Amino acid sequence: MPKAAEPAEPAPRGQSRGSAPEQVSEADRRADLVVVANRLPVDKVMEPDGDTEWRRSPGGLVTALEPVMRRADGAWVGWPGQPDIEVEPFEFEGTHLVPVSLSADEIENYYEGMSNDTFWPLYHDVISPPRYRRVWWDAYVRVNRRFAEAAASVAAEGATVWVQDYQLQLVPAMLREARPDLTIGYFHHIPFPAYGLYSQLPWRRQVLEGLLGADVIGFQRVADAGNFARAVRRQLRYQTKATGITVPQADGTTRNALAKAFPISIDTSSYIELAERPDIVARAAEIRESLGNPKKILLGVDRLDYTKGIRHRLKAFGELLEDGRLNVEDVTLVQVASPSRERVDAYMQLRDEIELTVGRINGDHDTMGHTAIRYLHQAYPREEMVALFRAADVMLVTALRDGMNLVAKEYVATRTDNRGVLVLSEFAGAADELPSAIRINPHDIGGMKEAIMRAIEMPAAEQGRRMRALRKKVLENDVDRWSRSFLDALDEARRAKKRGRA
Ligand code: GDG
Repeated sequence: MPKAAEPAEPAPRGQSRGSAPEQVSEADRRADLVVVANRLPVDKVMEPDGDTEWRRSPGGLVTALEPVMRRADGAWVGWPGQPDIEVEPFEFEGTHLVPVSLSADEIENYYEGMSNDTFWPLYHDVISPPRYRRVWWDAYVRVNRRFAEAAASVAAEGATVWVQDYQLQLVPAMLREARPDLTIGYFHHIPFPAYGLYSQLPWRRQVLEGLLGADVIGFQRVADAGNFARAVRRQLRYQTKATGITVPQADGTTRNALAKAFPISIDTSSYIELAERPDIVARAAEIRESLGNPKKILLGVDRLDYTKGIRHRLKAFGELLEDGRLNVEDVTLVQVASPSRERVDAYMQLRDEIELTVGRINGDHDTMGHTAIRYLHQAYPREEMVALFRAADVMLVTALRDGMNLVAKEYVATRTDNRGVLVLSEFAGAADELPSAIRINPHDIGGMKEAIMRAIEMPAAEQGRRMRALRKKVLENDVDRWSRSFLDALDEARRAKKRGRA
């Protein structure tokens, strides 16, 4: 079980590489597969009796990697989720967890600052203005180095290391420098912007060089991989050909990196299982009932984030009520906006704007028995989300920019009845795989209003036709297939490296 570590710094574990297994203590274990992510796949929770324990965090990535990690006897490097705690490495459900400690100051600069107030808005097409602050960058470099060191010390000779997401873009190169024997992958969960925007970044070269430390660099969309390759050509003058990038080495030779789309997905079968559970089907009916049995329920489910297009969605819906084309007796919009990044200014502002808009629309249109928008600034258990998906006639995914958008896939997976309509922004990665949704440009409010009306009025036969096509895609490409295809690409890179050395 975990225990608080004292003194603060763990012993330098990298030095005992190669010692006989029986001499290796639990904390010194080496793994052939190492995942490096900002967060560990567990949360520390307080029990009613005041004791704390670790619980698996919900989420697709954790679910997807769990069987792989178990099979490979893998390790996971990440922040335990609370500032200034030192935790020794520990075993959790078949995975060796290696906590990386972050101070409150580092969380402010590396995480809330550089990750969420610089990279996040820049990579989402500057929907909100990115802030470029040198103290944030310095913390980002320092923390990335700490993650790289932790990964280097837990990886066995010749191991595979898979780095996750934009908080850790420098880790691949740092890791390669320390451990050239490793095969390194990196997956970018959010968009990679066009060069004209990317080039704003004061550290644009360092970030590209950091990412190119990986053998395989995965993106959500073909367009993201293309934007990355273009940035590499323009900024570093390296040669690229289709998905291959020729990376010059310090010794004058070159090596190949692969930059390619691996669209992420969901744990489809677990969503289907929940969707068919009698208590969840009953809960869906209860939700309808408690909303006053409207003819149509529209649903939005998002982290409260400016990339998700919640304001645009509210505007379109509010105008439809204003125009008299919809009426609150017949139609209700349920908007779940789960709390997110509440200490970042742009998110506080967004929350105020959305809540003002919801209040105005409801104030203008509610009746005693019916509400226009049931707004829920709360996080719910997955069971409740699935019941909501089952209750919703129309799912609105109106992101202004989104790497993939798993909510769109979750909605489709839970519609085992082949009913319901997905309205999907073309700026979400999911649009590439789900052409049978009603596609929208969320900036075009008029177009979005027409799409909402079309979804509300769609005959059952057309709903069924479209939903069957959508479900086929989501059933074919689940998150297990995603992780397998990425790890296969890494395996291929490892074999190519071996052939190169032979
Ligand atoms: C990033 C990229 C990419 C939301 N509220 C509740 C809740 N959720 C769940 C959803 C979904 C997940 O959170 C959100 O995933 P998304 O993909 O929609 O969006 P991001 O959080 O922005 O994720 C995104 C993703 O990484 C994976 O690569 O698709 O583009 O931005 O699973 O259902 N779950 C529960 N209660 C809530 O209140 N249980």
